[in-house]
Amino acid sequence: MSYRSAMKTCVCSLVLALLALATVAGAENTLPVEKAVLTSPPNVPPPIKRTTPAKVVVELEVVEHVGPIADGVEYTFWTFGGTVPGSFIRVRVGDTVELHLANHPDNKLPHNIDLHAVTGPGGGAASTFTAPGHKSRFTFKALNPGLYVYHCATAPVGMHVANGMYGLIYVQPEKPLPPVDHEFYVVQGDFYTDEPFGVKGHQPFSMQRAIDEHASYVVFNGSALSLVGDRALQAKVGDRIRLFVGNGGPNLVSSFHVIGEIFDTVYFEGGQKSQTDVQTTLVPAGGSAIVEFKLETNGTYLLVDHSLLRTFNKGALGMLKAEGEQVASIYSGKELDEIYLGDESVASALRQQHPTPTAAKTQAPGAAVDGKEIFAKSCAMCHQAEGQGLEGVFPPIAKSDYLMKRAKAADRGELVGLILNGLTGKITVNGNDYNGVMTPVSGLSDADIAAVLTFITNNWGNSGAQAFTVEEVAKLRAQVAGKPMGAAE
Ligand code: HEC
Ligand SMILES: [Cu+2]
Repeated sequence: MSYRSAMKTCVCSLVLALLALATVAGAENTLPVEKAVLTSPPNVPPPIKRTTPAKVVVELEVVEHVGPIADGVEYTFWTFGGTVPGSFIRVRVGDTVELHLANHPDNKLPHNIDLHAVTGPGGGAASTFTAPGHKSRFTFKALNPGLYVYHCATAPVGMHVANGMYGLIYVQPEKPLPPVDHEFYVVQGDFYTDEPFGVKGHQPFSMQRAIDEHASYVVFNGSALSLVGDRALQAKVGDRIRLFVGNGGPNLVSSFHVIGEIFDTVYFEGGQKSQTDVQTTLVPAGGSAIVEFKLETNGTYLLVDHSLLRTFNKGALGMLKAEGEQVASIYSGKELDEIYLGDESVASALRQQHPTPTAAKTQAPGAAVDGKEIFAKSCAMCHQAEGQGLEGVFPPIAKSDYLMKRAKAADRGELVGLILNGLTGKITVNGNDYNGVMTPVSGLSDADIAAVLTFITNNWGNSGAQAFTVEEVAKLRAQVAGKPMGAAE
C-alpha cells in the first residue's frame, strides 16, 4: 500500500471511529428517560420489566431528624430520604443513572453519596458534596449487576455512616431473579451513645464509643422497633420470600440468621453466584446478601444477628409472621413435657471444679496526660491534625479568636461546656461564619479536658491564656453539667 492510500485509510478509520462515537453518544441521548421508584424500608420497588437500557433519574434528599432508636429512646439520625436505611434504589444493568442529591436547608451539615454500584473515583462522593440548601447531580452507568450499599462519605465519614447515612441500590441483572411472593429490605447498623442500650431520652452520638467499636445499639432498619409488633414483616404459609439484606456498619459485621428458617438460596455478598441450604450468612460492613426461603409452616420467624448479645441486648431483632395453618409433617410443635430427675454425677463434679473468684486487679497508676494526644484522639477527626479546621464545616482551633477570647475571660466554663455538652448554632471564628453541630465529646476525664484545653490555648498560634488545672475543670464541669448542647449565641 502506498503512503498516500495508507494515509487515506487512516483518515477513513478516524472518521469511522468518530461516527461510531457520535452514535454511542446519540444512543445515550435517545435513551428513554424514567424516574426511579424509590421505597422506604422494609419495602422494595417492583421488579423492572424492561429488557433494554434506560436513563433512570434518582432524586434523593438528605434529611437530618430525631426519631426513636428504641422504646423511649430518641436519636438524631442523618438520612437519605428520611429513613434508615435510606430509600431503596432499583435500576437495571446497563442503565445510565442520573443521581440528584438535595441537602435540605434545615440540615446542619454538608453531605454526599458514595454508591458502591458506581465505577468511577469515590463512587460519586466528590461530585455530590452538597451544603445544606444546595443540590448536586452526577451520572454513572451501572456496569455490574448486584446488590450494593451506598453511604455518605463526608468527613468524618465514620460519624456520618454511624448516624444512619446508608442504604441499598439493586442493579438488576439482565436475566432477573425468578419472581417471589414478597421482597423485603432489611439493613443492619451499629449505633454509638454514651449511655448503654435502653437509657431513656435523647441520646447523643459518641465519637469515642464509635472509635472503640463499642456499640450500644445494633439494630435492623434504624431502630429496635422497626420490625417488631405490628411492624413485623407479614406473609403467608407457602410464600416465597426474598430479603435484600445490607449492613451499613460502620463497624460491625453481621452473622445474619433467621431463627426457624434455612435459606434455600443465598446470593452471598450480593453477587451473581448463589449457594443453597444456608443457616447463617456473613454480611460485611458496607456489604450485602440476597437470601431466599419458602415459608413451609406458620409462626413468627426471628431475623437476628447471631452474635446474639446484639440481638437480645442491643436491638438486632426483627420478626417475620407467617399466617396460616401449622403443617405438622414439617414441624410438630411440642410433643412431650414431663419431669426429669437427671444424673447428679456430672453436675456435682463440675460444681467441685468451680474456680475461686480472683481479687480485682488494682488500677495501674495514671500516666501523665498529654493534651496533644487527647486532641489527636478526640478532636482532630473534625478540627484536623494541626487544628486548621475544614473550610465552612469545622472551625479552626489554630489562631482562633473565638477560643482565645473565652480562654482569657473570667468565666472559662464555656470551653468546658462545649466539650462536654457540644455546641450548635451560628458562630464566627476569625470573621468566618460556621453553623454546624459539634457533638459532645465523651469519655474525657477532668485531667484530659484540662490537658487538651491547655494545649490548644498555648499552641498553633494561640498564646497568653492561663493553663487549665484539674481542679478548675472539675469546678466548671459541675457548673455546666446537665445543660443541653450549648447554643452558640
Ligand atoms: C464531630 C466533630 C467535632 C469534634 C469531634 C470536635 N469538634 Fe469542636 N467543633 C465542631 C463544630 C462543627 C464546631 C462549630 C459549632 C457551631 O457552628 O456552632 C466546633 C466548635 C469548636 C470550638 C469553638 C470554635 C473555635 O474554632 O474556636 C472549639 C474551641 C472546639 N470546637 C474545640 C473542640 C475540642 C477541644 C474538641 C475535642 C475535645 C472538639 N472540638 C471536638 C466539631 C467538632
Ligand atoms: Cu453525611
